[in-house]
Amino acid sequence: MKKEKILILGAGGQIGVELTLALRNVFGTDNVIASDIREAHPILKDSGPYVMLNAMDANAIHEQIKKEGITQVYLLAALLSATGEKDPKKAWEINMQSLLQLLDLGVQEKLSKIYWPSSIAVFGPTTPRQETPQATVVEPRTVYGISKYAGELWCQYYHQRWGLDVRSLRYPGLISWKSAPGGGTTDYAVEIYHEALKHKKYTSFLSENTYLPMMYMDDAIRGTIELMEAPAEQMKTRMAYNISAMSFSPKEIAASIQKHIPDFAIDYAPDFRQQIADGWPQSINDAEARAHWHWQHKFDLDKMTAEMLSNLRGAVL
Ligand code: AKB
Repeated sequence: MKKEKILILGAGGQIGVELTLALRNVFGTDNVIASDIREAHPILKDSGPYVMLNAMDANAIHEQIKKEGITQVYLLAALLSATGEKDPKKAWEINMQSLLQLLDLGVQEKLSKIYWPSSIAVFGPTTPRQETPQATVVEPRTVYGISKYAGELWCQYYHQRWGLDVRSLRYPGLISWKSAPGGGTTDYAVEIYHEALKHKKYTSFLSENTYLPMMYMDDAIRGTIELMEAPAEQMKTRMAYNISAMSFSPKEIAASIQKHIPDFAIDYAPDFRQQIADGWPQSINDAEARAHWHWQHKFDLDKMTAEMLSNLRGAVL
């Protein structure tokens, strides 16, 4: 087991639940303290150390870091794209303040590493939409995207100015069965599996040919840990890395589900999230991540559909 003591802020969210479990396998259960503003997620209950912590409460986080001898922090708490548009100022405050105060704590307490997720939302309508490169035109139009891009720049700044080892990935839409997403534009790609099993029909809030970059959670978790474990000299950018696995539309995911549930039906009622999706890339070029720290995805659409349906069938829906 590696000698690190890890604190996860926002462990009750879609990424946090699975990342907590995976990090405990690598570093040992007692060395990974999960925290969230709420009571523990049912999957995390009784699974290891848990503390209620608000990611905005710098003093409480500082105390926890000192008390537990924390060496690494993963900050996963954030308001996502769709929720952020409903209250832009709140999204900016939560997404930026939680990061900036953690970066300061990282310098002050000499943390060995910090992880902070970015997103494909950093890109905007003026970005090339196909095979979007690592470094390109970036003009995000959502407050979530603006906060993620500003956050990337702050991470880079703290690295260059104080040598803080902050690492980050630009996640595409993440699809998982253990924990639900909340407030994202890509959430339809999770809801559709639940509805296919429960009602054999789904109304998509994105139109049928809206292509977005997506990834199965297993790949995202493995990629995150591989990024964090890679030697520092392999980090050739201190902005977040593009990572990619697949790209599909609502029509294509429906067709993939129909291979297992032939009478599954989909219809379309695009809402305000359509405009957000229309400003994002359709596919991502992640050549740098593959070359620098050997990122590789394992799941394509059909493999993910088979896993999602069989795992959700086995879980209590
Ligand atoms: C969202 O849809 O807001 C997120 C993301 C792509 O970062 N899933």
